[in-house]
Amino acid sequence: MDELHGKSGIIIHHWDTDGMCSAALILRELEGKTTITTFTPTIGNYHLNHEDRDHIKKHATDFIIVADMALPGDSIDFLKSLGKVYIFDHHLQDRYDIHLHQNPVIDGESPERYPSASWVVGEYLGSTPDLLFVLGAIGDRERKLLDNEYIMKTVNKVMGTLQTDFHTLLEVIALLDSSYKLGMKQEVERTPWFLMNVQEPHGILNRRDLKDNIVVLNSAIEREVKGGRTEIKPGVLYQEMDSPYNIISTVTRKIAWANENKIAFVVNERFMEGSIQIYIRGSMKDPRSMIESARDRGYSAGGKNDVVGMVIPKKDKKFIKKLLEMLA
Ligand SMILES: [Mn+2]
Repeated sequence: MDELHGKSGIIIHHWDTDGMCSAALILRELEGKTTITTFTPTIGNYHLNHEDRDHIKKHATDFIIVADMALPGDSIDFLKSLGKVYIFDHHLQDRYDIHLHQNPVIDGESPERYPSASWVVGEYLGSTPDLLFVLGAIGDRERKLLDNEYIMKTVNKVMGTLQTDFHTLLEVIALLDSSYKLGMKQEVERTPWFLMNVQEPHGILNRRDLKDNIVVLNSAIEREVKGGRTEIKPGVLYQEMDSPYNIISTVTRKIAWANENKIAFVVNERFMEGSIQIYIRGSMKDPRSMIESARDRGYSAGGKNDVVGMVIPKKDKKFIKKLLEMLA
């Protein structure tokens, strides 16, 4: 990206380990040669809201690099109005007419071959696979990465050089992901600057502040898992959380695992201003129709066979009732 030397711009990155590692790899390439800042959108939002846009407008004088985030078309149009746009990603998304859209998955490459944005960025920059490549991939795929023979060949090589193992790297990821789970947006934005100089896992494992985050998160999760829920209809456990933390997916998983034949339906109104997070886990008849009906209303929703996650506006709280009905 030599054309950016002497220019100034912003990296917009996802708040999770992969997003922060991808941004760190880009910083390694551009720091000192450009004037650059890092930014993550309002945590929980997969688009750019007014606040985000105001901030980006101030910092994006020449270029904007988006890493590990599939932003919608109107957000991309906004970015294009400010400067040259670069995207590095591995999510399925529309192809945009921008300066560079580096996403091998939409070019038909297998997602197995590009398990993370860190892999896409690293390869594009011609970097030798290292800790940051690997952390991004393990962060996104967790233990499922172990079944990916092609990528594991490289992961094993890197782990051998670093004298570390998969289990330890999962711990590193829990530490890195603790910042967004606690809603610490500024810490998320600072982390790529820290990671760009980290070569080995202990650089991260030794961070006292991150270890303290884990203690806070674990006790908050435990409190919620113990917390009151009602069997709102046969086979459906309903729980309203009141947590300032982004822990709903973990809480829902724990409730579902402890109640195998039931569906866990969890809502949290407190993490995102103006919005309600919803997570549903268990064997559902038709999860896809729930996702579709949320999307039809313009809400962000996703999931698989046994998990549904979405964010709905507080003013449409009655949609929760509809979802419960759809669970038949
Ligand atoms: Mn990713």
